[in-house]
Amino acid sequence: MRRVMIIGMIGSGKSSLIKALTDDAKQVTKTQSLVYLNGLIDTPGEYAENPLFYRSLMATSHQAAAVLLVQDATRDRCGFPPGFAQGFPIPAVGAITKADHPSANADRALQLLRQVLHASEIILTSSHANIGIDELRALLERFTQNK
Ligand SMILES: Nc1nc2c(ncn2[C@@H]2O[C@H](COP(=O)(O)OP(=O)(O)OP(=O)(O)O)[C@@H](O)[C@H]2O)c(=O)[nH]1
Ligand SMILES: [Mg+2]
Repeated sequence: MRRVMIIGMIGSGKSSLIKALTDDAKQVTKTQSLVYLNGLIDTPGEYAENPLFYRSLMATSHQAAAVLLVQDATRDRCGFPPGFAQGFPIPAVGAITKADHPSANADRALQLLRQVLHASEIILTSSHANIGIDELRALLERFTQNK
């Protein structure tokens, strides 16, 4: 099965995004380990924040058709090191999360994520307000379906 692996800082909204994308009814709780669900691979934020886990992310990426890098719109830093997206043997795309949040800054988030993703597609989303979810699902289906 062709999957998309979702990577981002702790609490950036990865699992909430997966819940919105898949209409999953379960409540979102802290992700403790890799979770495989409906063609997506959820990862704990610790894996993105601690370079000791990068090897594990790279190994897992071999089971995926693409990686989705998540940037929290309320955060003023990116957290991914330069060149992070190029380290994967598969395409990388991006999602900005929490667009609905009172302290969200979409332009800042886009700038931060652009530094890592360059020309790749980046979609502005909110799992809570259902912004950009259909668009993101369609983008990811390009990787999970056909080919
Ligand atoms: N306002 C708002 N809050 C959100 C949104 N998505 C997630 N959150 C909140 O952000 C917090 C973290 O969400 P998670 O989906 O658990 O984040 P995560 O990236 O999976 O976190 P880890 O599993 O710890 O890596 C929760 O309190 C969510 O309610 C959103 O679209 N809008
Ligand atoms: Mg999670």
